[in-house]
Amino acid sequence: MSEEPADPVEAADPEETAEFVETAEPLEAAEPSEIADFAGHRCGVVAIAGRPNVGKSTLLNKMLGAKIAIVTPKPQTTRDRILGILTRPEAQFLFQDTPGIHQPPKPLNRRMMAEADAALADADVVLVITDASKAAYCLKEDGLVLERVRAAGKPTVLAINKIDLLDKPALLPLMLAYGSAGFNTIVPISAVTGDGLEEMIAEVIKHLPEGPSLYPEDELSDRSLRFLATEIVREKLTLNTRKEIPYSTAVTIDTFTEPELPLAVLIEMTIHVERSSQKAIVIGKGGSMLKRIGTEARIDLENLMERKVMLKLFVRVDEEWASSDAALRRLLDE
Ligand SMILES: Nc1nc2c(ncn2[C@@H]2O[C@H](COP(=O)(O)OP(=O)(O)OP(=O)(O)O)[C@@H](O)[C@H]2O)c(=O)[nH]1
Ligand SMILES: [Mg+2]
Repeated sequence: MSEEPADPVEAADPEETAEFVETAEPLEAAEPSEIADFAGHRCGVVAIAGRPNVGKSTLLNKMLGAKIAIVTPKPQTTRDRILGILTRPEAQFLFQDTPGIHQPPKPLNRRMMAEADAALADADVVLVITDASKAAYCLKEDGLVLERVRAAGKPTVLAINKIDLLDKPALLPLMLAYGSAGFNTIVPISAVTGDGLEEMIAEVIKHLPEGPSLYPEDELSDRSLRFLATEIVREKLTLNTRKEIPYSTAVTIDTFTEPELPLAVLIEMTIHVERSSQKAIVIGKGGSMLKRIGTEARIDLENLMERKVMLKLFVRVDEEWASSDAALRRLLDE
């Protein structure tokens, strides 16, 4: 194992202040008398499940009108469960984004599948997503999804996503095929254009239990800013690198300090890779790749936090971390 920090992406004024953590807290349980006031109101957990890359995180962001989950064109982007909270007058939807369901070759993948299964077990309803542009030859792969969803025994709505990429006549045969695969409620949608989302939400709400909202109406996620910051760096890494790099990297926070305005928030993060050859790729010629990743991440973080951010990135080799249960716990369980 070697440890050799790369040059910081940007110089930062190392002002030391209290750590800033923001997490949505569920509201206190309501008294039975208060619940009566919510008669007709619904609230429940909707697990978004499906193969990798079908558009689960894109759909979550579109429904919330905010980017709380990272999106890339590569499969296996989402690694952890992320709760997205949609509050409407008639219901509060607790959408749980999950890692794509796939065959797990490594401990990291097994961990991702455990996250997906736990989300199914906790759900009131499962929203299964499939990719219309690939569905024809992926029906078999969706079998794995179906198997796990069936095992969870929850009400299910199927959304056939990416219909913006499909010729209209191709849709009906697809819906028939999924119908005979065991899905009773099927809604065609596009997470990019927003087509069909209201129809899909109308189907989902039917399965939510009656009850008051569990989160304040202005909360969008249960995840901390620290978590979102590491995810944003992972997104930029994935978008800028090829081949195995995205699957071999984890991002952790070293420092997260929020001084008084107008000083910038200081965030220092480490990108863990599995081999020194990968470290060279992530740093790039003369630090160019790390600088690009850092600049793109900083812009997103500044938009998210609505203030200046100083971002320093370091790269470290943690040999075969994705294959080691101990390293996974150390790096990914905050
Ligand atoms: N054209 C089109 N592209 C979409 C749509 N929804 C998602 N995508 C694209 O599909 C790719 C994967 O999207 P993600 O949201 O990351 O998929 P995911 O299911 O969360 O993937 P994992 O986290 O890897 O399981 C991205 O390039 C998206 O832009 C859609 O409705 N139409
Ligand atoms: Mg995702």
